[in-house]
Amino acid sequence: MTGDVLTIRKLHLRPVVVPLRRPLVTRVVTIENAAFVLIDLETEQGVTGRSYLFGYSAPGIACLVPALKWLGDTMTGRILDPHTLFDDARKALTLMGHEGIAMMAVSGFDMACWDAYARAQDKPLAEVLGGTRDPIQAYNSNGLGLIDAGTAAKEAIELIAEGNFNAVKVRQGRETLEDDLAVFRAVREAVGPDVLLPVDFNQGLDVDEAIRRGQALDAEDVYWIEEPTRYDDWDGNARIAAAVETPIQNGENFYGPEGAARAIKAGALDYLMPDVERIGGVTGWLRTAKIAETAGIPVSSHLFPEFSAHCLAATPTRHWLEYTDWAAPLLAEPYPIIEGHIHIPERPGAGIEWNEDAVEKYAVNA
Ligand code: SMN
Ligand code: MG
Repeated sequence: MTGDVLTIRKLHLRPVVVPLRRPLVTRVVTIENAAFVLIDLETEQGVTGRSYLFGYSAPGIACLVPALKWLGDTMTGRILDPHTLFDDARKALTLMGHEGIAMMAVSGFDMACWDAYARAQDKPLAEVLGGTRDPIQAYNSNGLGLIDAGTAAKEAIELIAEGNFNAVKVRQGRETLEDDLAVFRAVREAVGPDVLLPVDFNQGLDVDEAIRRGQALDAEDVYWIEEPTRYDDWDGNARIAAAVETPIQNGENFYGPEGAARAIKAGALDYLMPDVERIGGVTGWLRTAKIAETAGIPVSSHLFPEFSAHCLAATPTRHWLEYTDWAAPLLAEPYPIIEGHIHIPERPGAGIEWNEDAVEKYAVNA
């Protein structure tokens, strides 16, 4: 069957809500449960492509399901060629817009298509995309929300120990700069000078305050400053990037390669971290990686460690994988983390099989 041309039969969608081991408090949202839509793309040839979308909350996934269903119905009977289906999928939903929920649905569909396409060739997706299965450096992003200094220092040590990580991300955006500095310094003191500490404001500051806090953080050995202000204030982010020495990281909320291109053109970032469910799945990621390569911008990932690992493997300016284990309970074999690196399994495609007992346990209606 290897190399067969595939034809799309049906998109199966299963909403699930999984409790987080460590609830995450950020400036914009507190996440206690992770809500996902599991996607199984069935083909006439018996190959099934698998991916999932993160809807943040149960109402979030309830918004994603109808868009995915629409796309699945539209694509039934089509030849599964991920090189052309991405643009066709965007066109199919064009009257719903090219961003937001429409783009998330296209991304989930695109990922499932690439998975099926690589499975049909019996190769890991990374190799189909021109990369290798070499381990990719990862930071542990499973905690360190807006918690107090003592708890953060203790949690940082635990997070590092979970996979001998060399980097953890510290959420910021407390009431005052002094509150943020106290937590950052407690974490730095606990982990020592060699651990990399990016910080994340989750868009929580206005531009002037971001410059003030950013310049204060310039003296603190911060690895990057993520989303200091509204992600789409291109001029504002450019002002921050020019005024602050620490690299500005942005991109988890960019929709499609167009969003990334706009930000890079505006000088709104030093580092780029696309989210595979917003940037346009694997196809959107690959186009974005080309733009970043041309501009010499390092590319990291946001959430989705499995698909992101394959995409980063094919990204010339690959930087860091953001590791979260939120979907791990749903997977038959979560990707191993060894010595701070994620290891891409030898399995075909994106290497995702569901843990059906867990899927049944966490299933919800949407
Ligand atoms: C984040 C915010 C909201 C949900 C998940 C993750 C955060 C990150 O910005 O970069 O991890
Ligand atoms: Mg972030």
